[in-house]
Amino acid sequence: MAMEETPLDFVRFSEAEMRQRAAEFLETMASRRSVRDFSSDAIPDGILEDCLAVAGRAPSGANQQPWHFAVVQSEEVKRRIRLAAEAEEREFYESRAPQEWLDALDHLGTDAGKPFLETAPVLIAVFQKSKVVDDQGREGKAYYPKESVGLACGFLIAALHHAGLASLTHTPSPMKFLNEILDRPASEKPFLLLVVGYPADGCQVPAITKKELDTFVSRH
Ligand code: IYR
Repeated sequence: MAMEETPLDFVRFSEAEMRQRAAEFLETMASRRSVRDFSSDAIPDGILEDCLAVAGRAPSGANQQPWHFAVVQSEEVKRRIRLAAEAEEREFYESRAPQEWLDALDHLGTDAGKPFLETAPVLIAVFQKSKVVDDQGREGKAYYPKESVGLACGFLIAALHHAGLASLTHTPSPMKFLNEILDRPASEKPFLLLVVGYPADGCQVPAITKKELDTFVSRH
């Protein structure tokens, strides 16, 4: 099918506006932290949908959008996910993880207990599709699915934070149990379990720092 074109809707800001917008977004994102102690307060209607719609605007290989977001709010389903995740995590902490990995996690204070999987009001299980269906209903291979889903998750995490919600990128490994509990096909691979809500009152986070710009940027 030949390419069809449409005019680009692009707003060019003044230099002063650009500086302000860039600095404001940095300030917003610089305050994002992964949270492991959640309040059970519900999220107001509509917020999650807008944030998920932001995720759906991420660029993707051949614009195939090879992702699926399963939004979990049912207490029963959250409980099943918690039990399955904790079983995997116990294996991880007690035998699967090499000492080097445990040492690298030490400063985060994590362990096999994942009460936030029940306390938080929302879990979003993100799946990476290996097969996609095009506009004509034809099934084909997804290109760069991992990169694409990673980009969509980045958009989602930024949107949630910008909207005033806390999140945790949780990856119990392996996450195959999510296919079964959430009834997703084998062609979809669990990519990330995002825990979403508000921090609990008095929530504490590890005292970590982010690297300075000149340590991860080179100029040529
Ligand atoms: N999935 C385990 C271990 C873990 C691994 C990494 I990499 C982290 O950044 C944090 C934790 C857990 O959630 O406890």
